Amino acid sequence: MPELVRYDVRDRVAILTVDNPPVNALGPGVLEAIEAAVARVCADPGVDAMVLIGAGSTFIAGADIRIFGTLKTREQSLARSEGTHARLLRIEEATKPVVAAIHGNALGGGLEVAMACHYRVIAPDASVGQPEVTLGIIPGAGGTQRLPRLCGADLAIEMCTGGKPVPAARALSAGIVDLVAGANLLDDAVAFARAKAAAGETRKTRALVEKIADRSAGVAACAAARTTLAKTSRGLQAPLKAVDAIEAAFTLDFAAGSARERDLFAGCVTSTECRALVHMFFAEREAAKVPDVPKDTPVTPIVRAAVIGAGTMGGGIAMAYANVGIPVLLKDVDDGAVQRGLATIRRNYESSVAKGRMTSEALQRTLALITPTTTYDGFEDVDIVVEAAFEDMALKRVIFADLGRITKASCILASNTSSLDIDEFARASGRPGQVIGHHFFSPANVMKLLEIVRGRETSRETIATSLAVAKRLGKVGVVVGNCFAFVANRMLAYYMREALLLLEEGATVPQIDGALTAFGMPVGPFGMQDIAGIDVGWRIRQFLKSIGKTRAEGPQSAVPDRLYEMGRYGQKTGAGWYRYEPGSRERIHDPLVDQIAAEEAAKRGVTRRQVDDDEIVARIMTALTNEGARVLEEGYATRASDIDVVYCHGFGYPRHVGGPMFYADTVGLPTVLARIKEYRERHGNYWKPAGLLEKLAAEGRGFNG
Ligand code: 3H9
Repeated sequence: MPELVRYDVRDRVAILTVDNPPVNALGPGVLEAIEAAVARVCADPGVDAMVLIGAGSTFIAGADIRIFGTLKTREQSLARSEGTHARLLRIEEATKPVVAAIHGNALGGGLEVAMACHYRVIAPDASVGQPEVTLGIIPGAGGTQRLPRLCGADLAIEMCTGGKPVPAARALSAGIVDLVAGANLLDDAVAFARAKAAAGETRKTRALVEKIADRSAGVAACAAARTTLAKTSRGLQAPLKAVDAIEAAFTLDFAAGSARERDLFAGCVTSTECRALVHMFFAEREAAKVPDVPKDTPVTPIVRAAVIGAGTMGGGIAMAYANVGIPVLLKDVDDGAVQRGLATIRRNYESSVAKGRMTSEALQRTLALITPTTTYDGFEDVDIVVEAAFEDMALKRVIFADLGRITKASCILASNTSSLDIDEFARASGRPGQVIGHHFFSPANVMKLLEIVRGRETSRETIATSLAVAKRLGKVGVVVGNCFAFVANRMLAYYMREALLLLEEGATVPQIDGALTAFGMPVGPFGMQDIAGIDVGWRIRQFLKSIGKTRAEGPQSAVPDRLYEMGRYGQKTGAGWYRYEPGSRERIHDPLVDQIAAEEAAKRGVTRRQVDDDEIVARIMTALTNEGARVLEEGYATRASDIDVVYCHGFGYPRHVGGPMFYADTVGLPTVLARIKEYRERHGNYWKPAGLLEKLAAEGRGFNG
């Protein structure tokens, strides 16, 4: 067994190297080994000071997240947190200077360990953070007490409620670290430690008072944070608990504040919010693992790219490439189309500049990476082409035949199709091994999901390269099978179907949207359609009709077609599912839509009634889960958690609920199944339980084990 903490001595300074790959998480024995090494230094007459550093790519990235699943009760959590607090106190009590040398990231428990050290030296490109809220918890090893003592209330609140890491320079100016190192972190940290030993200085963070001296200002900052979070936290509990804990740093002494933190931590770690967010953390990383694509599968380096189609999707995809510094050719049929696309891209970047999210120089640099073209010149040099032309199979066959001829043999040929059969145009390319779906979500430069659709003959190298491309573009790539509408839109169709049927039964548009936003969706189904365009949905339905398909099985509501026929396309026409005043995006309930829904309900013989919010959420979520179960049993998703990742990142499903499949597990599959049976009785045979759902419910299992 390799040592968890190595002990070396250089010129009377001990170097304690935490070596627990891949990210030096505080797994079993790590903190114990650090404590033991610190004690050894204190007892070693040949050593005057010590530097704590991480092996590999980072300092300590926090507690081992897998441990949280083992903390089933409040008592277990309290005991664990008490043990950690005590160890950190003993490290802080060291009689010789302890200097943390931070490279990569010091996150969560990693930063808490660093703050228990007497001083911190950081590499210029490293960062520090308390990301616990992203896992549904608060810092549980003294972070809420030591951090305000170093940097004051405002930044401590920002870090502990937002979870975003802070870069080295800001950490220095805020007082979290003591020195930003030059080219050699370890050398600088050793020199720093030696100087402190020579001066006979050790500084305990918990004894600092200056930044917490103004108690009423600290309490006021916490009150202000609560007000903001009430509007922004979308039902999350952990950020509010983090504020409660930070407040204790201003109202109680260190020991009592720490006890308060432990108590709040214990409440969080056993919550469903924590279980769901931890599930999503691992789900996002599991999604990158495809069983028949080994880790060492060769990946094609992507140096240059091309996009075909300069419309909304093509433009967004070109931006996604340019944003990470990859030069991209943007092709459309004529100069007018390309220039229109380019103008939209420029407008988007200008709006980022206006909002302060981008500098003018970055705009020029990024825009210069996008080269408009109306020909295939230059395509022979690109490593990947993403086709984002119209959804027309004949057109795609021609494009892929051209690409097969023109591009180099190693070039990946991707399509952004959202509904066509990949295999069909893959054959036309003559190189089906390199053809794959890269289904982006609108706006493609913003939305995190990349649905990677493998065709029958797609090669492992093409899949591995696609996953690497997703990561490079800052997306979450999920590999799915080539079924109709793939996974995200196939499930969305059932979500929408149920919303429309509930509307006909008597719920209103604002009621349905309100029930789903209260559940945690960023926007309800109707608000979402008003943004995307009711005309877009109509065009898709026309296309599906032309190939003899419908989006979802079951009754098809005619209400969206009625709105389309009235020219109500959504926000862009001032009316859709809602009414909008000129220049405003405020959604105003329009009783005319209720009237249309009532008329269509009458035509289908549906009796109108009062529908309550619980039924809205239960029906829509049940429809989603049942279709997810079918996707899974048909083998179009590798694992249930991939579906959770797809829905969270494609449509903003609340991560703190854990995705539709995880949510079903928390509801209990027997309950989900009973609901489907009840809906079948009440609404008709189109409610059919997926075989997998019946099987798992009978076995007392969940989708996630
Ligand atoms: C905490 O500290 C609570 C405390 O207050 C005290 C409690 C008493 N644990 O992301 P990557 C694995 S809460 C276990 O692909 P990157 C990850 O699953 C914690 N495993 O790499 C993956 O495994 P695999 C607060 C972890 O370079 C591999 O490492 N800390 C942990 O893109 C590589 O990960 C956090 O929330 C962990 N803590 O990004 C930090 N971290 O290869 C969470 C990673 O088998 N971690 N793994 O799929 C991160 O943000 C990123 O992993 C990091 C590296 C930025 C470090």
